[in-house]
Amino acid sequence: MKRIEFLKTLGLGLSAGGILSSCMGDGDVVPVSEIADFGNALKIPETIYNATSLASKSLKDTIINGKSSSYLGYGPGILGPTIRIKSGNSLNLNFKNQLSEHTNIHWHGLVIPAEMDGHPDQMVMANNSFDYKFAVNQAAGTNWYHPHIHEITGRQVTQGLAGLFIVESNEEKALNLPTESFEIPLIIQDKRFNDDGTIKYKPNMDEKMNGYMGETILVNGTFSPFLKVSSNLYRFRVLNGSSARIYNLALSNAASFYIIGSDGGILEKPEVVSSVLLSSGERLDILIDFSKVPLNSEIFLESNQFSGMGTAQGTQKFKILKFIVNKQGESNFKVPLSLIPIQKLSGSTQNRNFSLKMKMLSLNGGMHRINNKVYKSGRIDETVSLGATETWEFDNSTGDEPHPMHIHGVHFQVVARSGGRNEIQPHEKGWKDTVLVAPKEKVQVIIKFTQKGKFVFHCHNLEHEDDGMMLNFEVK
Ligand SMILES: [Cu+2]
Repeated sequence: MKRIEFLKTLGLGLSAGGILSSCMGDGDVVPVSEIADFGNALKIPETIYNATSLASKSLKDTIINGKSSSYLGYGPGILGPTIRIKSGNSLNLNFKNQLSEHTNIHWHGLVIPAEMDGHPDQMVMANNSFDYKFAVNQAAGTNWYHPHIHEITGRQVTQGLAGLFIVESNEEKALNLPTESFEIPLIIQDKRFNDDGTIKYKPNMDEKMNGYMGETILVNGTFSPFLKVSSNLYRFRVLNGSSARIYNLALSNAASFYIIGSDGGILEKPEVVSSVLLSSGERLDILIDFSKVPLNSEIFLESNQFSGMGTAQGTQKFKILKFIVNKQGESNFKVPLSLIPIQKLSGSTQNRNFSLKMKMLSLNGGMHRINNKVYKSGRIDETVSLGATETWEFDNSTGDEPHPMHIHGVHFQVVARSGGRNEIQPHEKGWKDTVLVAPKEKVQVIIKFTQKGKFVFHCHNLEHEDDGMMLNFEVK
């Protein structure tokens, strides 16, 4: 039975503008506002090598309509600095929680000991601090950090707590990829604003089901941004830092671009695409070549329409960022023919299956479930042997909502997808930690567990996650 029919059966679909509206299909989602003039210079977060301190705080920033308002961030403005570290080095970071509530930091994409991972149990209470200390021993790639407290992750991330965490390596450096002013982070998020310029986060029942979406797209916390570029090759580190919205990223001149990396590192070779779906929590490392573009042209990074992702997303094409190509080329970066070899994982010794299903009768939370279970802090749902290689299948074959599934403490490889798109996507040909499982799809990933302890895996639609679509696994 489709969700809408089920709701009608339950007698829940009768209130105008309530649950029914978001279940009726395409066109009922908060549309992205198209009044933007793209007149604000894209903010670039400060880069800090081997950061030693970070604080979560409430602060003032001016994001929309010139109004200075309160947001959350790791300072000085909304969001946080880009932390960079070379693989092989250790992070030794004192984190101060200057919020009036508890929070923590999950290092999304870092394969680090469980006690440093930012499990929802590992809370840093208001006005307390915690030392995150861990060695970074993994491939070069684009990771990020954000709070991970059960039931309030969506609110804290939406209010501004997120930042990039970039791992570098010698192998990557040898590729001579665009760097310095030719390497740009793009944290894409959708927000809803109150009249006073503050961010509104109050998901109602249907928004808890679909995910909370905003009418305003920000990039690096910048409303309606532009970026001046020269006619060169550029590298963009793209993060979908939104709560729920999926983007179908493309260029307005329909030009191809090159995917060179995803969540867990660099691909084996550049994948040439003209669009790519990016769900919440996923990252992309892409090269865009502006060298053939006439001077003074304007090109938009946009999200094209798409289908097959449930009722909530894809109905609209909208602009995200304006590139203004205003200078002759001034560098010699080239797209490498090959990148970094990836060892294919094999030797899986156990299969686990996780069904992603709704349970509509749980009206006080816990509608989104994994194997019919809602997250419980003290319960270990799966036990895995340290060093084991396993195949996990996420089964959304009866679902009508997309679920980007994220596993902590590991990187994995996508080995199969059936029932929907039926193929491994270009950006899924490398190491991943978050994979989009669309309605009707089953997706299999192969994982090697190298870190001991208790971790979570969950849907990275933050409303689904906060609703309890998350389980614990222990590696021992
Ligand atoms: Cu989900």
